[in-house]
Amino acid sequence: MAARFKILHTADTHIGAELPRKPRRSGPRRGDDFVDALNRVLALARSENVNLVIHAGDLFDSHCPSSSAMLAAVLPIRRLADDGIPILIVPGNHERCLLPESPFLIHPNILLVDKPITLTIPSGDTRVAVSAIPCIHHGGRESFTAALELTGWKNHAADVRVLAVHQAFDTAVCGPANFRFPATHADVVSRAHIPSEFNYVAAGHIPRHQKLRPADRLPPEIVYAGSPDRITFAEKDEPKGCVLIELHATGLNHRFIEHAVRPMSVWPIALSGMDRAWMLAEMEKIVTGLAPHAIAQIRVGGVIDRAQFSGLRLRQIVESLRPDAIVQTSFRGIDFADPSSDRTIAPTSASAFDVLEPRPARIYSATPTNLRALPKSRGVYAMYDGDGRLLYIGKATDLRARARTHLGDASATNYFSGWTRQVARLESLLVSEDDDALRIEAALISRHRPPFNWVGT
Ligand SMILES: [Mn+2]
Repeated sequence: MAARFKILHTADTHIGAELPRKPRRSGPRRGDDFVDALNRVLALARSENVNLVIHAGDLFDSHCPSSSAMLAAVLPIRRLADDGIPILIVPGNHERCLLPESPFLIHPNILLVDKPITLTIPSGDTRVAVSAIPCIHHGGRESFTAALELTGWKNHAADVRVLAVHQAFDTAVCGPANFRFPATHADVVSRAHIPSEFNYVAAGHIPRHQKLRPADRLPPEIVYAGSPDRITFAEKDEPKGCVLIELHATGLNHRFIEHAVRPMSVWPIALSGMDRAWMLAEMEKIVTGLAPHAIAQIRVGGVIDRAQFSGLRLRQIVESLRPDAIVQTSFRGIDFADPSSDRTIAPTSASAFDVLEPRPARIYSATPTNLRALPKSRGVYAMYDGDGRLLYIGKATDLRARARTHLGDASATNYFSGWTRQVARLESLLVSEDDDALRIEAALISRHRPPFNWVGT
């Protein structure tokens, strides 16, 4: 049965990111991907012949977009508006809560939300009311209810109510380690502040598509459309797309419509004890094995001899091997050995704990399929790949639970899932005090520089 009313919900397109005003360096950049993602979402709005598009904020990456970013975003939006599909755009925090002015955005079918508003759209005998609030950058928890009141939603009789906002709500999840926005933070809006009269909250701000369950099951679901492309490596395993909301006689339903985006992956190289030829061979192996048009980050770590690695032209090597891919290399995990010190460069294939004085009395070894071999106690742990290279050092109050978090099913969408697939072996030692765990963890990280102890860089 045909829907009575359709809304396409998108957000966080970040047009202008990696679209340089003056390209200072050659090589591929991601900016055009983000423009392409916006265009694909708008093409879906057209093919679905929706009654309304809601962009829930951060259309632009900046409050002052370059002219190329402005044109890239505004022309397709304008064409959609010309074709009779209205679009409502909520300003996000990247736009400093106010959309930039452009003569191209002055159009009867383009509604830039510059203050809390409600509009009613008749659809047959159903009245759809859409309320919207510009992003409240700071203090959202305190001021949200007053801003919602200012939309005047109570003065608009409606059968279906939609609210468009660009805010973090409590329990929303994002980022490398599944950060969960706490209800106590001053910028986080409580789900309980959404009146139960609303049927759908079209939210922006969190790059990961997700639905938040109502606080007490009365208010509507809060839905983040998510960014339509992976902007950072923190999103590398996230599906991307937009949300199609349909009003049927039986009520409102919505579904996420995924579209393909470029594959993203993160690769560790632990260099301790290895030479230049080995590193180049390893790099080449990774780069030639990438999926077509992949976006990859090679994360190099370890303690190395500076002379071995001076004058490497890695970017040229990578670009000549794979001109279709975008490969970043992060050297944050590298430390150079001081030749005058007695600090030796050794492969860590034996045990990361070998360098400790005194040597630990007992080391617990486990594999990803045998995590029960780890005690449910406080300790420090090390993770290695199949070649015995150290990937990561951590501490935990419950070693087994932590290993499950890193390696278990729960990590399918989190940052760790990419490289933890390479974990072949874990080791741990027990400590009785948290202070000891902290001290030993810090000493081992500074000694070995494991490549994945530099997350989010
Ligand atoms: Mn935002």
